[in-house]
Amino acid sequence: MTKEALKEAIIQRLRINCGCSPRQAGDGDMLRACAMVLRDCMAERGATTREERDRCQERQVHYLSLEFLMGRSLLKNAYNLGLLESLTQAVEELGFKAADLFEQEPDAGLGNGGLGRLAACYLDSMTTLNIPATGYSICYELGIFKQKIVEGQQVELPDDWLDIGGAWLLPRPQDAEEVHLGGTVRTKWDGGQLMVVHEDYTRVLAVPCDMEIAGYDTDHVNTLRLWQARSPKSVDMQLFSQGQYLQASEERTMADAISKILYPEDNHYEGKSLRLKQQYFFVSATVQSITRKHLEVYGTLRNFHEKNVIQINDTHPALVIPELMRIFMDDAGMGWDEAWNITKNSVAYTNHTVLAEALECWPQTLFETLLPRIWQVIVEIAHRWQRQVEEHFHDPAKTEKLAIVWDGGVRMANLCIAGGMSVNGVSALHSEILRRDVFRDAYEMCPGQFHNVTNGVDHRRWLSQINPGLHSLICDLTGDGYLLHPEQLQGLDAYESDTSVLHRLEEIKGENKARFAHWAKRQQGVILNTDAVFNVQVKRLHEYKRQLLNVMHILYLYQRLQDSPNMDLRPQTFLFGAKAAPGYAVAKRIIRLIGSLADQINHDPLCKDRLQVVFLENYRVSMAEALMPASEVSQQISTAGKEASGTGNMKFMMNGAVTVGTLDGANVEMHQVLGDENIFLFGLKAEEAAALSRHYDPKLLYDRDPVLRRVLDGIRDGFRDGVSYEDIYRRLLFGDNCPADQYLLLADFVSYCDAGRRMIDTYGHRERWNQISLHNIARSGGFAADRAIRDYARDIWHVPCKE
Ligand code: DL6
Repeated sequence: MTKEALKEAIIQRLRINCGCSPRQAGDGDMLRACAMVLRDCMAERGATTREERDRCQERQVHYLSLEFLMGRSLLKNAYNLGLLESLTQAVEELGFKAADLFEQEPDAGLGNGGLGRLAACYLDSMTTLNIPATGYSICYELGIFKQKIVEGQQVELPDDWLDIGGAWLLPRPQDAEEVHLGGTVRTKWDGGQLMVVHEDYTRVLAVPCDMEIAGYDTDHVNTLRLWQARSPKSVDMQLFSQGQYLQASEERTMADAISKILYPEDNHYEGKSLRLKQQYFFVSATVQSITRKHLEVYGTLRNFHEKNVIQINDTHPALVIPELMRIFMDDAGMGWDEAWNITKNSVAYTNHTVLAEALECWPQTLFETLLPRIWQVIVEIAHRWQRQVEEHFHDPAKTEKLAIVWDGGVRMANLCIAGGMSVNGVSALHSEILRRDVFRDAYEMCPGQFHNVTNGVDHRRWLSQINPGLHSLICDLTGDGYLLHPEQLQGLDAYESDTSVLHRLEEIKGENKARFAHWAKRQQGVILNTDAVFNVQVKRLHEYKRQLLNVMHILYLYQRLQDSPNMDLRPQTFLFGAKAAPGYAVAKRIIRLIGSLADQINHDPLCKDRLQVVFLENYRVSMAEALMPASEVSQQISTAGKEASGTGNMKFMMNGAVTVGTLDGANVEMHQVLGDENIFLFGLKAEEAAALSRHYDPKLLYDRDPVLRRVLDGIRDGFRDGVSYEDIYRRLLFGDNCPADQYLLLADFVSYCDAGRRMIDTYGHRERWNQISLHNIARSGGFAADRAIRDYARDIWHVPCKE
């Protein structure tokens, strides 16, 4: 499409859909019009892709995830479609400042963090690699909340992304599916056959809204299908006329609630019930849609597993297993064994966490009332699985551990292991922990089912698109082949002694820092010291991610400065960004603590131009895009064994930031390619951390180490704003309905401070630092999503993909 054709199409969309001319249009109108033009362009290609797929009867991937953290789409789609330059010109010629306009696009925040962003990166790669694939999720009306910090504390505001973001969606009411909740189940004889009858259920309509996904350098287009929940019933006019307005639309309100909001809190009963409704709604609509399409093409479901693979992103979509069984048996009339064989060979499960509190275990009673037919199927799966386990181990303890239904709870991970063909972890260490520990017995029973696929990120978005300076340096040195073959980044290693290249790298970082400082000033009114090292920790706030350890180290530096005001201290700006789950009180307290510390340090003249602490409000994909290219130090400091992989670590690495980290998640593999000299490791290793946890007494460390003690006392006493953090101090030393310092901050403190010292000393040797930065970029190709998707395609999905 030429610039002129784009202009023409945009003007038309403005007139037809927004009722305005370019001169009358506001930013929102312009964004909607641009989105629609690109959407139409992708829809056309999508139709061809689907025709081709059905004609060739290719095996398809269905990627099910309750979260797709897409972020912004305009730049990305324009980039992938090869239209970025012409779109920019078209927009400018229509009287808009393109860069400012692109900044106005709201993030599609249909996810919480790593798991959802990973799904988004994988869609890009699957499409770029020409894999016939569809993503499925819920079209949440409200995405991840917007975070505001009010008087130091997190406040959550609704994220109404659809107003503009909806322009990317193509509603397809003709493809709606009906989902049944509640009711009762009975059997009846029909023509000599025993039939299952599900009745008195509540009907919910699932209406797909499709978001087309363009790949890079390909005409292939895939789809992200987002389900919207609607009641098929209209308002009850009789109740309405009797003045019972709320009751008149009760059922509609209930149905609407299902797709209203991304993951409600799951620690209270009503919340849990709504979450399970979301999961089943999503799964049932998706499975019905997949099987219906399959029947249209093949006329039978008997070859379903040969033509489809369903990848489930953690256990949230685990109900695909009983739902497939239900459809194969109740609708297609198959017997159990045939249905099971097809189901088992269609579903693959990715585990994303080893944290016990995150492993889903639903109350059986909820299944009985909400999903009575699914519950029957699960009970049968559980019985058969239990027999298999008993025959294998003859050990009641293992029977209990591997049970799907136990003690009134339904364990979704065990259901996935029993009902799927593959289980994979998301980094080498994580997969090893699954095999050795979390799923040890299952691994012993079926070792061939276990795989590792280390995560990867969309390097076209997270490097080329967000860091044009670095992209053009890479192209100058090694060409643009890395865009499709990220392993070619390795070619940069050859320039490790080229001072002009190293100098240019430093300049690019400086420019990116200045750009980010400008952005932060505009967004938050904060003035960043660009002469200081940008030392960054951005991710969800969780105790295991140890933002608190970072705080302890900063406080330690501050206390040293107070002792020796004239000490030589290289300036550092510590940047934090993190959302806490609304119901996670400790996480919210840690955010407040960061704010109090920032207030103290930023107001102390002693720290001027030396130490700065900034909490960046409302961390999100688009903020990460501005921040990663400007970051110099990446904090990846989780307790070893707890972070499944991490993906932020990879994005920082690609942008030349140097990691201070533990040997956790994918940091282990980063260390393998970087060597000791290009990463600052510290702390206990996973097995050491696990061993220490068995007899850990943080109070001993506190009593023994005066430096550590002073830091913790400092937290307890609080700062100039007068807020006390004795609760955090006590949690670390004595616990609070949890073991004291369960994430081993005190145990790793000395080693962490030492890594900080080594890092900052090295930073002073500019050439050496730039070399390290270059090596990080050069060796990041293995952490591209393209590599990960090739692994899935080869080891799990058995589908061909572009070389
Ligand atoms: O695999 C994506 C991402 C990992 O990089 C993180 O290490 C991990 O914490 C995250 N896991 C979750 C767990 N949610 N659930 N279930 O988000 O996955």
